[in-house]
Amino acid sequence: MSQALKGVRILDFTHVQSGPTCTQLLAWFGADVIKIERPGVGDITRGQLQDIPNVDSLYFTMLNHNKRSITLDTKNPKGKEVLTALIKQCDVLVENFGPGVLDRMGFPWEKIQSINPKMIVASIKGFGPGPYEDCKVYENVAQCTGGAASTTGFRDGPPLVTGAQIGDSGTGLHLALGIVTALYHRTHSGKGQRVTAAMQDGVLNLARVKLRDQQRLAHGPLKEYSQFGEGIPFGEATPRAGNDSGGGQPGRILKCKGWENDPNAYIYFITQAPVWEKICDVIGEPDWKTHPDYAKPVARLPRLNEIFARIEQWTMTKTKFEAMDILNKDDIPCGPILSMKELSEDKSLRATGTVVEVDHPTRGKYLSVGNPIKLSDSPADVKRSPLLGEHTDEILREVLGFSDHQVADIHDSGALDPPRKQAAE
Ligand code: CAO
Repeated sequence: MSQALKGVRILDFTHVQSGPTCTQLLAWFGADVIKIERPGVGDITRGQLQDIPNVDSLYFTMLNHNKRSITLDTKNPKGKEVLTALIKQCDVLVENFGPGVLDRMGFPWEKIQSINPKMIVASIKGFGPGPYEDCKVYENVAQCTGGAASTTGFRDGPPLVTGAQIGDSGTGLHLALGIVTALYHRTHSGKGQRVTAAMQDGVLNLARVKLRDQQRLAHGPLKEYSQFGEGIPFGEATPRAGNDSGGGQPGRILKCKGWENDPNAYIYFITQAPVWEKICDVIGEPDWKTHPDYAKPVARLPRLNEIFARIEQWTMTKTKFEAMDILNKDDIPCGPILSMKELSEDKSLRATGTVVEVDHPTRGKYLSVGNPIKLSDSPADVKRSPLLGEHTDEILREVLGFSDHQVADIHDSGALDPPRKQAAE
């Protein structure tokens, strides 16, 4: 078995979350990912949200597995020479700097292309071309500007951001697909190209069903939304819909046994039309199978609050796992609300490598999310994230073929190391 992207070399100029998610995926698939970091500083997340003093944070370690780290000051003339040499040796450059940073560094797309016409240059920015193209963007800004926040939360509350990092990790996934597509295109075109993914666009893509609803509004109320059954008129824009299902099969989050003390004693319950009769039997309302107010999906739409309240009476008599077992036997779609604690202890996720324990030289053992995408012939082994500059000399020798003497010269130039502290300090 071999790794699918073995032989692909990535120059990883990414930092924080969006870009690192992308290059971590490529590394899991077997690409040689060389992360360039500022001497002495590195990716800012190494020091953010630190749970153990002076140890790379979980934020960093969980986003930078299977990579090598080289420290390089790309504003230093010698550092620029090393960067140029690396561009010649790599297939893809990935970056998520603020707008214009790569140009200011002296490496605009045209220059990179002239150094290596086969190179693919992949970028994440907050926005695509337009009025906001120069703005710096973080996760929640993207959730707000991509339509997720205006459609998340409850109608009578403020817009809400979600815990899933759809702006950062979501856009990283989009970019990874763009890179692999450009690599495939290069196999017959022989040329590199630019790949860009804007966080606003990535979030909007993930919120696609809400743009669907925006257009449906022109033709009448959104009947599967709770607000329809409550008789509350719709406004001009897709409203927030609480926990209503985003699809054609109505669903809600319902309380289960123990909800008074356990914030996650809930289940998501979907009243899928083909199993409606089974639902009626399970909850003890066999008459609803034939009653004109409940038998057909369209008749149920104005009564969803009443129907889910009745189903909840039943779910409250069961734990979320008991309910799941009973409902699954009848193919009724449902899902317990699982906490991070429960997920971290889940045996099947450990068995598939979706949750992995990783050992780190300064941190010790920690849990991470492994590769969620499984290839039958190309397993992804999760290897710990690199220490800052751990592979600097190795990369200069192995990838660039520099001699010991050349490596020593580059160290002397100050391009690889933080400025030396004054003796008085
Ligand atoms: N050597 C020398 N300088 C380096 C360097 C290196 N190895 N690596 C980075 N730098 C310098 C850059 O040249 C740049 O300097 P200038 O501003 O003088 O040109 C600076 O470090 C990095 O700038 P930045 O704008 O990327 O970083 P920031 O911390 O100010 O902003 C962020 C962070 C994330 C807001 C911004 O990078 C951004 O908007 N990125 C695009 C959108 C994105 O990915 N956001 C998601 C981040 S995760 O939530």
